[in-house]
Amino acid sequence: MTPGLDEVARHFCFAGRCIEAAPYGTGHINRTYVTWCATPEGGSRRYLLQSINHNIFRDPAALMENVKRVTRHLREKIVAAGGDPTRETLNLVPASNGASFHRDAAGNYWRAYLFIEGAQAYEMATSLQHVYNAGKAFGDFQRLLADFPAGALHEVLPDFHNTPQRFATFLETVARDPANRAAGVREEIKFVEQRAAETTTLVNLLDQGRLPLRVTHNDAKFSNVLMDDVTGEGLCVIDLDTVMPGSALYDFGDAVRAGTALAAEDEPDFTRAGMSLETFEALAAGYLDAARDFLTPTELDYLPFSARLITLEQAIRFLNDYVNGDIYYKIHRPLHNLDRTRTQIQMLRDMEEKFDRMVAIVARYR
Ligand code: ADP
Ligand code: GN1
Ligand code: MG
Repeated sequence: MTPGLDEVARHFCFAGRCIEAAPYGTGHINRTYVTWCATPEGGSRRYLLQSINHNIFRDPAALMENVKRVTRHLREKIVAAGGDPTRETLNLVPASNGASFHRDAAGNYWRAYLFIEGAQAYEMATSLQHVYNAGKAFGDFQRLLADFPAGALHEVLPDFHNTPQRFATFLETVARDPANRAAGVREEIKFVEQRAAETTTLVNLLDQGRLPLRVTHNDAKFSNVLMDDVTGEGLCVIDLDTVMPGSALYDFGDAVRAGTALAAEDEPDFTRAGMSLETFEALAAGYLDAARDFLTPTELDYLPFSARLITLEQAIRFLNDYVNGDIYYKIHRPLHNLDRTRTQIQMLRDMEEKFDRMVAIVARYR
């Protein structure tokens, strides 16, 4: 048993005494554990126990309020549709005092979920059917939350997808040049600067009320969808920490950026980076099968562009961190953030070249 976990487990309303606990999963943000508890009937039940990374999430109580409200809404919708609310959404297990989290003596924040059995998260999609199913799961997530008052959610990471603000911060960092690195990345800086005008597109549409404010997940990658072991379908969207008000386009764009990549995000040979149109088609088809009925015409129009914008934003964020001396993203080698920047730039170039075909694919499925 991982030391201290039995003490943490005692503060949650589990089925019985905790008999075993171990680290679980490959997440990069939180510390995740699985615990086994003895049930009064003589069996055992698993729970997922997570300690929230409060260096990134400075207000865990607000974050948990978001998770609580969103999962409650999802549960009602799933029940109304005759689905299984214990598997199709995350279910918080309350702490013994009724709160949605427990704060330990060292100041760490803990929460617990029912463990969803018979399903797995995958780092990479295993087939085009998998891509379709994951796309559909993100579309379903948005569909079930389409009538949720998004503006009532806490903005746990303010201006997370405010692309022009990200760009302005980047220009400031380049001007300050705290690590003396700007001269070595003139070409990358120029690439980003040439696309300055594009950064404002979605925030302007939101400001003008031409795009609706919705609940967005903000980490729409394949590893955040549990796939059912038996049916292969996208069962449950997990990792709800970054749920916030925003545009549905952020999640579609990020799912394309992460899901259609031909090479790893940190591939050192950037010439191998790019996007797969075949994967894009499967992702768009799955997403639109769930989302075409509630998205507005303007949202549908901007789906292909959203992939370009989020990839540009990600290039800006990685390059900003490189010039800033590697403060935000974990790095495992000196040029890690620069490698990441270059794959995003290469991917964006590829998207720009394939843009007409992306538009044609969306036109076919919308
Ligand atoms: P991180 O924010 O660190 O990525 P996640 O919330 O995505 O953390 O959880 C890490 C891993 O734990 C996931 O990739 C998934 O495999 C697993 N997981 C998360 N929630 C559940 C759950 N309720 N039931 C089963 N497995 C889960
Ligand atoms: C971070 O930790 P991870 O990989 O889920 C980042 C995302 C980026 C992503 C790029 C809170 O997510 O916004 O798209 O890296 N999360 C935060 O790999 O900044
Ligand atoms: Mg995750």
